[in-house]
Amino acid sequence: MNAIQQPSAIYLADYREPTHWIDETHLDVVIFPDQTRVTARLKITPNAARAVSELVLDGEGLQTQAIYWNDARLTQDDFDECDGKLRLKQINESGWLTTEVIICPESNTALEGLYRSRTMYCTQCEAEGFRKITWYLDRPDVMSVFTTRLEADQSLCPVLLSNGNLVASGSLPNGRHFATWHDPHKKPSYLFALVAGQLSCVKDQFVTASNRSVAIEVYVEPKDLDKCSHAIDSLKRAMRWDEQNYGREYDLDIYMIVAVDDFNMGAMENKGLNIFNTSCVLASAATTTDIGFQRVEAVVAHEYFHNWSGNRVTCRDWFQLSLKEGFTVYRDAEFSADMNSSTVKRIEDVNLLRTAQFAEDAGPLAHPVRPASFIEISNFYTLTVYEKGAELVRMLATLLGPEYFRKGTDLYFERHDGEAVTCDDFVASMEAVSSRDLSQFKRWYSQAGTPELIVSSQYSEAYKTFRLTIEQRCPPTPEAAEKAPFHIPIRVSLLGAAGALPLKLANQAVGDLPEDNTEMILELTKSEQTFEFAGVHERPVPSLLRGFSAPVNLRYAYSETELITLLMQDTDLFNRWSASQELGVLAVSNAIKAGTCELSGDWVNALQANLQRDDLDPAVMAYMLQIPSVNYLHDRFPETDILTLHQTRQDLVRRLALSLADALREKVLAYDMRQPYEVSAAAVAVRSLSNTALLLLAEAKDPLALRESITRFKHANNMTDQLAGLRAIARCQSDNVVKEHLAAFYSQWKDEALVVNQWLSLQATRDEADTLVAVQSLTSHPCFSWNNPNKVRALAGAFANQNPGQFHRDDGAGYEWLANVVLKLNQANPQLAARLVTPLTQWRKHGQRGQLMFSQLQRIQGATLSKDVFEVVNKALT
Ligand code: 0A1
Ligand code: ZN
Repeated sequence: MNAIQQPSAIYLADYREPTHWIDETHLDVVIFPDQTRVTARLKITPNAARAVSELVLDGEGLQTQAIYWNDARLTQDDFDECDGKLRLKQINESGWLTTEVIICPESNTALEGLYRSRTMYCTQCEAEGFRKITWYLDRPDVMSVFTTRLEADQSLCPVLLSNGNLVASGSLPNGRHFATWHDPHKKPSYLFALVAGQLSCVKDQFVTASNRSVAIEVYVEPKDLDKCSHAIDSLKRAMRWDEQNYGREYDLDIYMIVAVDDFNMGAMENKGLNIFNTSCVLASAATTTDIGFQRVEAVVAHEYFHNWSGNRVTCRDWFQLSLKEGFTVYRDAEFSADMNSSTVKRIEDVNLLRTAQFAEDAGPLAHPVRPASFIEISNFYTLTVYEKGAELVRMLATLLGPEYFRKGTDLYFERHDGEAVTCDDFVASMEAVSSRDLSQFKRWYSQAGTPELIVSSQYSEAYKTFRLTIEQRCPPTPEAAEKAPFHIPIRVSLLGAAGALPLKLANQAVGDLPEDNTEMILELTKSEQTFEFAGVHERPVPSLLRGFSAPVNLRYAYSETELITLLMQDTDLFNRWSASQELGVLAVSNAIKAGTCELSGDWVNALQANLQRDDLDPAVMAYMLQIPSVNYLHDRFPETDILTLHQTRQDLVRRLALSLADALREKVLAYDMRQPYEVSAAAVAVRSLSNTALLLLAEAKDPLALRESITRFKHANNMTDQLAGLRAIARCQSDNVVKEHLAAFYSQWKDEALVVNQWLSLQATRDEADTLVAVQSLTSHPCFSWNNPNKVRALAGAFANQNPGQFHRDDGAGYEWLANVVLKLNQANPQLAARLVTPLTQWRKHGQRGQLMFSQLQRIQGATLSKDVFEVVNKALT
């Protein structure tokens, strides 16, 4: 695209039902090297509600060979093919449309549609990839029953898979073979999938609550057969959990998962045939970290849960993407919370939200959870649609309570099974079961931006009342300058000297109080509201927004003493962590003001006391030791230069490590590295605290870290510990020792692509003056490939997003290199390129330095851009 032919936006307000339906889809896919022939036979019915006779199909990069209407071949006069559309006049009654096209998966580097990855052919159709396979009404509200015949060379592609059940297969002349799959469930084209290639399979089975047996098959390259068991166990746990918590059973006889190395995202929920990025399905103790194991469990569950929230009930149009994604992320988060530590899961999710989603919501790409327009839908698979969308569902669950929420989801699935619906339909089900008016709540779907809650309090000794005055403000975002007030659930407690106090609002009858009334949900609906608690016999410390009950920025002028009270005594463990983060923010603030970094003794003592408690989850303790990320700090101190913040933070980390050195050493030494590896929450927590302690000591160049980093690297019996050792080495050892161990790690793991990605990331995130040069030269390393998104993300993504010290170099070389990467990938893989450019879009936050980012964006804008990159860069520059 160039400036003359600018891509244009499409709008939610323009939604119309399709002009035609496709009741049946019969595909015949014949694979030959460099040439795949796709014949599609579609049963078309005009949509009476539209009464439009012209049928306009979508297609991209297809070489059309022939078109037939009810078996009569059409001539050039009967149709018009232009700009990705095939127009057929006068389709007024039902009939069969047949098209024949040729495509070339081997040259598809965008990884959308049908493409080749190593030893296999596979597809990625969400959101609009199906149009790269055949002519179609490629929109989610057109649902069809698919029958797919695949044909290929038997030795090159022994495995042939598609959605649903295998109904026929056999040999053909010339060493070829075929397989025919039939999916009885109607589905939109974005859920279509096929796989053809050389794959090995691990089989298992699951018996559903109603006693049906489901075959589980996981397809991987033969070398990875030993890394499937964690995914299979996770899948079975997710299947059971969905039966028990949402009453949802699986609905086909077979559930297949295929692992592919070249994939733009984490995984894809195609009906009965999930396709996974290898990074989200393969796991073994030797090659995968604890975080990796937990990610596999979460993503496997996420894709499984989509079978109901996404596949059985799907989206009417792509503006409703959060209908399936927000709900499914909420479901997978609750699943992970149940399988592991719920506090740790909440801390991780809130960290992501506050550091990355809030930044998105405050930048030029901010959009509502249900956007009103887009140029390229692939750009809207965002933290806002996924993570903030999940927070909206969580708030609904909080407002309704667990029983009504479950009734609401039951009604939603029952009402809309087999339909393509909207976010409004979801909320309507919640309203129907609870008789609550959620019309104001729905503003969360249409207004972007993170509301700020400004809270103040007043205690009256004389009247024994405690008042909380809460004001909400939402900053302007691209779609609207003025925001109407949100409906915000705020979970609160009041802490007294002996624990949480019983709560009673001044206007509340005693009979209305629940039995355990030490916690309450305040519903803020106005711009400003005051809540008065009665019978408060001592001045309390308010514990606000417990469990992060709403995605907002909370501002309350806590004193350090109050924060320490929360850190030590809050009965909500999440809020104890939250207080630790606020103490970190306070320390940074003091350091910026004073120009030097003096640590508060009270804070250090509190952390020390927590480190000694044995009733505190070690994983939560590990998170309490983390100073908030530079990105989060930059949100809190927007006027301070990012490098100043980075250095202040580093200084603080070192001082904290020095002050806590004895307690940290104890945690390092108490850890028994020889214990057999286990991924239970308890075992993960112990490793997490011990490795966090090691890394902190390494920052302070503590003698124990010098010794222990090497020991941990050499004698680890799992990847979590080995990588922790290597990270600590990188922080505390001399350059030669670091190089030597990096080389040793590579030679040990060079055949394990996913481990090599960790090796690349570690080098890309080193805060050293020569890191950029090292990163550039790693792009010529034999392990690296520009065609593999995991490799690009491990190197360029990690450098730009996780290395503030070097990405923001004063000379702008970090920005320039990232822009080069974006330009290199712009046409080859537009989705990946558009994601990588994101850090540059934050240029407005960076003052003088931002001008360097701005000029790189302009340089990108000057090139012939893909739609994806065009949209991001243009929004960032306007
Ligand atoms: N629906 C998938 C995510 C996904 C989206 C787009 C993709 O290609 C552009 C691939 C996967 C999920 O939520 O897991
Ligand atoms: Zn999803």
